[in-house]
Amino acid sequence: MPRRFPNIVLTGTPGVGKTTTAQQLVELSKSADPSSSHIPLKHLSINKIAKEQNFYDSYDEELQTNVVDEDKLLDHIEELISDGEGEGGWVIDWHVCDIFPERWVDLVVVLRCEDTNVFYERLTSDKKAETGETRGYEGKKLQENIDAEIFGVLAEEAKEAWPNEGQVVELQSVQAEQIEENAERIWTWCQQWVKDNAG
Ligand code: DAT
Repeated sequence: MPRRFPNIVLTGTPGVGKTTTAQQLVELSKSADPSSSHIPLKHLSINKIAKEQNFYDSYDEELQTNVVDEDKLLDHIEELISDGEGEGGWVIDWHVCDIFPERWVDLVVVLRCEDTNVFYERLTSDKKAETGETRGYEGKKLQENIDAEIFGVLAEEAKEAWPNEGQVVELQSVQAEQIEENAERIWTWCQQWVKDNAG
């Protein structure tokens, strides 16, 4: 059965603002004009799920990070996504994007923070939107993530996995006001998708 609402992958290097933007987007969908057609967007934070369900495979000492068992994760998410007759409306928030089957996804948004000084501050000093903890990256982990953002690694991976014109959109997330602008833009796209795919 075709989806009634679009599924979106919201990706980008850790610290670009995925969670903050996903939260704003879901708020927009809740506060939308009730006379317009309702689009129930749901935030699917993969970090949160992996932690809650303990989908960790091992721990990477060098990068100081848990390695996620992608098979277990995908099985679990597939169940969630196909629940409710697969009506859609999922905002999938993770820094990895190319493991999700193409058929699940209608739009891929890659958030970018191409100002290295700002990004450095985010990774070392800012709090994660998800948990409120300071990220406090250092050493190799800090360097790898800064490099990944400078070289646009996530955007490249997304374009390889979704090569069709218009499937991948890159949005800058450097300044605070861009959070709302980006959420508004994705929301407008969702409304258009529903109009185009109605019936
Ligand atoms: P992610 O989910 O991509 O790891 P986040 O949503 O936790 O990122 O955001 C990390 C921190 O940066 C958080 O304190 C909010 C802040 N932030 C995110 N996007 C921003 C932006 N465009 N301008 C200013 N601060 C931003």
